[in-house]
Amino acid sequence: MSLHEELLELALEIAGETGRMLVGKRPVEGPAVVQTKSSPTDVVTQMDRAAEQLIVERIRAARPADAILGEESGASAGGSAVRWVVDPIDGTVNYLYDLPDWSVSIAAEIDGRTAVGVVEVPRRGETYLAVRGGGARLRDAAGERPLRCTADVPLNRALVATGFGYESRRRAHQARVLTGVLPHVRDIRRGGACSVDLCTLAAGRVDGYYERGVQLWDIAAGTLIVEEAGGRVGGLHGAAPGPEFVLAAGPGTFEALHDLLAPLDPARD
Ligand code: LIP
Repeated sequence: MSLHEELLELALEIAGETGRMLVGKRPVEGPAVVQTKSSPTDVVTQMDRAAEQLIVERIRAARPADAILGEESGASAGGSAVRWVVDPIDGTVNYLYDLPDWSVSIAAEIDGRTAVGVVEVPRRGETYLAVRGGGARLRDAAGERPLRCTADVPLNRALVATGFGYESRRRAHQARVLTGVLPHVRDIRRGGACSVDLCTLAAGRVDGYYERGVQLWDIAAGTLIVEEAGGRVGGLHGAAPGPEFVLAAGPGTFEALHDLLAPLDPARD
């Protein structure tokens, strides 16, 4: 088994187990919502922490020398070439409200480059996976099939997903940006979990996605899945995708969406 295959198998196993555990723990109520983070809208539940603990334990048991970066526990160093980038629940608000679009997102980097990405969406019964150079696939009850982004969709026919931050000042600007986008595209979707938005794009179910303020653990697995599905992921003016801004679309839509967004200054707060 190659290193890529080993990492993929482990990521699939851990994401599946974590997803099942999280589904079994719903509904999350009262004291389980332990605290808010950056603002009252930014919640973290005991389940975010329990899920990350499970993921970290499983990685440590299988590959003790690997580094791990997790949303809840931060960074831990390792001695191997592999670093895991983990979001135990991406879309925590959806999870709390029992809306289906939340995921367990697990990526594995080799020498600083994402090599494997798995996004498990338990309430949809979907597992999205990609290996660098090996394509992206969707597993569900119907079996397994390759993923492909839409290509060459003109802006006025593009369905575009986006998301919003937690701070009200940022949200006010994001609303202004949205006002500049909405008249020029087919419509907007706000799913609530950027990893799922990226996989939805990879599956050709939306034509573009943009957001300000997402972290590496939100986008690491989904970015590889989009790229391996033939899509482009980047920032503004040729920058890399990151917390400043992430834009993703099929190759024929990316530039037009970028040129619509850039003058609206979407990375500003
Ligand atoms: C979520 C992101 C999403 C964003 C949400 C939230 P979390 O991450 O995936 O794109 O729009 O507001 O930040 O906090 O649930 O892991």
